[in-house]
Amino acid sequence: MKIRVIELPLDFGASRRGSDMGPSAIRLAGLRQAIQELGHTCEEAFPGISVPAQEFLEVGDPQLKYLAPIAEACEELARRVEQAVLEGYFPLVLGGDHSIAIGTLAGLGAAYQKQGLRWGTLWVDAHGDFNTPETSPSGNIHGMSLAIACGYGHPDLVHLHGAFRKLDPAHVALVGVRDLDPGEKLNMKKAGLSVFTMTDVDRLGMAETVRRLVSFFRERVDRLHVSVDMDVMDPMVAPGVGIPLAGGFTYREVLLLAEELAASGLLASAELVEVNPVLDVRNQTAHMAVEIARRLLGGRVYE
Ligand SMILES: [Mn+2]
Repeated sequence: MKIRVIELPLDFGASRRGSDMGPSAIRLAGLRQAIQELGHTCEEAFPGISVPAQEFLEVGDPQLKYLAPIAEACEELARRVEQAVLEGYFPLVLGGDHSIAIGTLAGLGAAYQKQGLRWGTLWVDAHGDFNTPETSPSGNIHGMSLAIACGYGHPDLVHLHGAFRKLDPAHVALVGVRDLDPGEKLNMKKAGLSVFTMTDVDRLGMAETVRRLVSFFRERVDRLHVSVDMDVMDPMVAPGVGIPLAGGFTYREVLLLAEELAASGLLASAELVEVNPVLDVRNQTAHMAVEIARRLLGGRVYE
């Protein structure tokens, strides 16, 4: 495969600083080498998308903090992601906080609309990221990105990179969810998302969960995108994330998920977000992100 790594070092969609250093930490943890050892070509865009530091920006609307600079950076990301898909690349997007998914999903939506393909997204996250400005307790945009892609939220973000709904909520599944805001939960039910909570994963086991996820997408879409928020992991194994939340995936569970998604043959893009080196221990969360990427791209232990 031809992989194009696209970085967006943006951290002002979240209230904890530091995920802007995520792409650098993931590079340091050996991403390029891991991709090349699998026999793929790895292309990294240089210079990357430049983002002003949070200290020099105005917060703006407290229910949509840093709306303008997030929209601007996400527009550029959308353009690059769309171009990568149209040129036949597998885009691998590195964040940054999860607000960058607004750009990734807009770019994918635009590309697949041009190609006439149905596509879906697997949201691997402790949270739903399905708030609107009305329901968000914090006003942080990283908690709104999936809702925006599905057409709910501020028009500047919903209509980013084209005034159409980027992602059909009927083609979205979430897995690993264990913390939802009350209004967000109502938004999700209204949109009709398919949700596998952490409790569902406990009941079914990861092997059965991923079997169901793969058949869900196989019945509905031609292409699959996976967006991995590292806070889906248990903080015992991945301390370097913006919002650590107990009761997350084990390392083995996430690798099984990643391998099975790769084996499905549907996967055409991926995104890794919320690695926060300021909070990490010996860069272990970034190393984990690299291993997840390796398995998503076809890496196996014994074949
Ligand atoms: Mn998230």
